[in-house]
Amino acid sequence: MSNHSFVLPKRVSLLEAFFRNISGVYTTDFPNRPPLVFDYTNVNNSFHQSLLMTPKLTSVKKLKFNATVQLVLQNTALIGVENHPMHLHGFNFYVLAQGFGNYDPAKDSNKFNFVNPQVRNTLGVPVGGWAVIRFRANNPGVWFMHCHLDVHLPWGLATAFVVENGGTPESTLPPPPADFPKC
Ligand SMILES: [Cu+2]
Repeated sequence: MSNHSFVLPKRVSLLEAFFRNISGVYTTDFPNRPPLVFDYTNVNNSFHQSLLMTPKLTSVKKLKFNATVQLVLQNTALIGVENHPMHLHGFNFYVLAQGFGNYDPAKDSNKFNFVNPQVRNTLGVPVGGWAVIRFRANNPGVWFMHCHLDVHLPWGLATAFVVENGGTPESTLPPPPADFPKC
């Protein structure tokens, strides 16, 4: 996602690293935008060599508690166009709009459904297309977002959101249980 191939940490989990403030497990530099704007879904001219060898990183996106988050999920024709069932842990999201081809914010944001948008935690992003989703980051902790085609997971079609604590007991990640397994 955003041309980073996600790698899960080996030593401790993302959530444990967040809770115990362990550095060096993940970085918070998951990019807000992809590195290159191009004709994403054109199968004839979108073969960008520079994008095929993605960096393998454990890069996440940090979110303030209760932030409103908008994601544009844009399929590309790199390797091949495909329907990616994108799944978000920890939240339901609203599907504001979806379509084929490249998302055009000037034109397509007019299609946002603010009246009765679908509520989902998984969305099949259209083949060679895009979807715009929103959620409220009201669940502190670390939440994985990934493609649910199992073969795309080891390829790194994933990232995670680190949602900060909100400052009240109700909006603070509880500690692990007393019988949390140690290995
Ligand atoms: Cu996929």
